Amino acid sequence: MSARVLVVDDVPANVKLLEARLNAEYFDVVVAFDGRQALEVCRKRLCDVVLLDVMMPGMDGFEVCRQLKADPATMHLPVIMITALNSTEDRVAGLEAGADDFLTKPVNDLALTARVRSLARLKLLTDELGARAAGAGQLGSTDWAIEDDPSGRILVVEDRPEVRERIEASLGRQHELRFEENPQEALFLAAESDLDLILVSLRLTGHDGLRLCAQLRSLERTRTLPILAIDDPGVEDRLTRALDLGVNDYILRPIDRNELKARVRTQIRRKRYSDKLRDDVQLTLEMAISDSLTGLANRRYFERQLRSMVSQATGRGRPLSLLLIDIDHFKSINDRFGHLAGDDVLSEFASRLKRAVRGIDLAGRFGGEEFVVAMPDTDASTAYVVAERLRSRISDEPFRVAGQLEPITVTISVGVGSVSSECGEVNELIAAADMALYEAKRTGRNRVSSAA
Ligand code: GH3
Ligand code: MG
Ligand code: MG
Repeated sequence: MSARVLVVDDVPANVKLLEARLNAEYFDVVVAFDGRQALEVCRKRLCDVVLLDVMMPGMDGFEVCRQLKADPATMHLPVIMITALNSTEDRVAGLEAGADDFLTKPVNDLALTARVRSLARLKLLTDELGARAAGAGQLGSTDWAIEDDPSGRILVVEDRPEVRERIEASLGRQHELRFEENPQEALFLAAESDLDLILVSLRLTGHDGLRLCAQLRSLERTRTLPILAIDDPGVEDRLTRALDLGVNDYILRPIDRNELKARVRTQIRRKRYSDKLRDDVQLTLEMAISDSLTGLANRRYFERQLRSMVSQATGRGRPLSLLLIDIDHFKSINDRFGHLAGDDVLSEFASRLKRAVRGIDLAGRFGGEEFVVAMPDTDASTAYVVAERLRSRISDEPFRVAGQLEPITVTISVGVGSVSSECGEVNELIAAADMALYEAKRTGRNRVSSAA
């Protein structure tokens, strides 16, 4: 991941030091020596994460952060404030200014890498969501943005009462917390429930917190669950191992409440963004194969599936039948009740159709008011029975449609085609069913007709 980090500090030696360390971790670095320069770099979108010194002459770090967070062009840029050691007031002021995280001077290498990495990941996700929203024509809209300070479901694996109390005091009001002392139990809970974050103490009496982190990362259900480790100061190699195992971030005891709040917020936001991205991908996949009004397979997908169903059937010498269904006088339904009522009829028809066929049958919308069903392992006479049953379920029970007092009587005509020695190609099969459908229409509609 080659994120670009903006280092802002008025002391050139500090800038040099941070730059060297970030370079060693393969981050790209841009620098600014005062607030004005920093804002300019950010507005030109030349960086992904900002490391911001609090104490600077002229515009201080808080003011820079406030301005970044107030401008829609830069508000999603993660900001890490570099505060003086143990300055609680600075952290509170930083949170109020909208800072995403804190580091204290002198900056520790491990902390620097962990924080920058964690926020760079968040930035990449927000960029991707923003890009997709823009691609979908929602530029400038905020509906892809996640709430700034989301609340979440958090599992805390910690056995020290005083630490638990501190966590409760810091997060209890905003988040739904659950405490657990036993890592095995925690693993089970994490796999079973819908968590947003897990806090894991690396020093549990009689248990190995690191092992739990490794297990969380290897289970399918918990692989993407953010982990925030809690550890004591001075055990850097354990923390390094934790981060190598895929722990997202850490916090040291004694836990600073504001720091904890900020880290938890970052992890939960990142989880929300990546969940949203995953959902969007899922939706795109569904849209590619299904018709949005009825939820049935769309024509392209149906034809592709039908091709492989037909070649399987002919290859194994098994029967396969196809129903081609057309709603009778649908144009007059639209004309009499309106296009919206027509749409309702189509989707109600689709749900009756789904209920009338088996799980292995594939139902699709061929276009307009024309539908298809492919039925593997089904010969022509069985297909006729299925079609006849569907026909009567449609005509015998008029459709209730929103905005219409009187239910609407709907009928269908169905053509049945089957794979046979003369009819082994997809196109021939569709043509045969189409001929039969034409025959059903010609002989009076509301009927089923089989290909000769
Ligand atoms: P037939 O019994 O011969 O099939 O008569 P018909 O009126 O059903 O056939 P025709 O093909 O003349 O008309 C089909 C109508 O379906 C015309 C078109 O406006 C309408 N239609 C196509 N797609 C949709 C849709 O998504 N929603 C609605 N409401 N109407 C649609
Ligand atoms: Mg029709
Ligand atoms: Mg038609």
